[in-house]
Amino acid sequence: MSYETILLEERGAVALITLNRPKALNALNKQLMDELTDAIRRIEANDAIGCTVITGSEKAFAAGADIKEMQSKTYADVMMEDFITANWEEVSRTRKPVIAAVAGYALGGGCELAMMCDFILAGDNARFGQPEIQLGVIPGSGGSQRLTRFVGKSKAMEMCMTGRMMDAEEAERAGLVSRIIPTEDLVEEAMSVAAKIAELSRPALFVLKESVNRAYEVPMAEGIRFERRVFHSLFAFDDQTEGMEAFIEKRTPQFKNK
Ligand code: DAK
Repeated sequence: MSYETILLEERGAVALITLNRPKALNALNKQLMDELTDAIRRIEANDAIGCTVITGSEKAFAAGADIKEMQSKTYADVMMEDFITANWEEVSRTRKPVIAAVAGYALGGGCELAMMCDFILAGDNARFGQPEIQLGVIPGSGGSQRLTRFVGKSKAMEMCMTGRMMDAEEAERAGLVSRIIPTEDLVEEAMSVAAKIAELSRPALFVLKESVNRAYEVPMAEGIRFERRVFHSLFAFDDQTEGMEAFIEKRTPQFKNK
């Protein structure tokens, strides 16, 4: 599949996906989500890639699902074509780490897409919001659930009930983003973080990701039991021996993902 609404670039062991519908502020239409899904699957199948960065432009990560595409749909349409759901979940399914590098607007589905990534690095001009209520609908791709887990009920309820946007500093205070970076340096910094992650043991990263995500899904005691089991399982990999030997020998580990 060739892409028209995203750019996919490989830099060493890192894939950079740039959402690229500048005239519509990267509004997420079917074509873009199909292309993004295809790109994520290609990256997942490509052994040379260890980490992905998803970004937009300096003005918009993504201003939401494409309202012009959605506007005329009926209930029967959205239900029968499994509207959006069919091609929206891939980012939350991939086992490889994904970083969202968010500058400008991340609204509605754009905010939801960023929250599906493993963590969010925000440009200092980033603005997050779930404005769907202003369109007579509600978040449809996990926003009411993920935002509430990130920032708590009161702030999530206020954001979703009013459609108010949160700036980068508020998002960092609230725990929505891991840190703020000057917008002009955002992508390079995200790529450099991703390059470091891509050098690490992939099996360890896979189970790490599963383990942290489990914290959102199961009670604490269950999550800790899960973590213990997958922690033990990593001792079946050569990477564990290599990582610990390298520390003792004061050298950089050479992980083989085995
Ligand atoms: N859809 C389509 N076009 C959009 C758009 C969007 N979400 N956002 C912006 N655009 C287009 C504008 O129409 C305009 O196009 P032209 O008029 O030039 O043709 C162009 O991008 C530039 O936008 P503005 O002229 O409005 O630019 P401003 O700088 O003045 O304002 C803004 C920027 C981001 C504040 C404003 O564009 C805005 O409020 N945009 C809409 C934000 C919004 O409401 N987003 C939520 C969309 S609803 C689901 C999963 C997900 C969803 C639903 C279901 N399932 C799994 C079932 C998600 C729903 C949503 O995201």
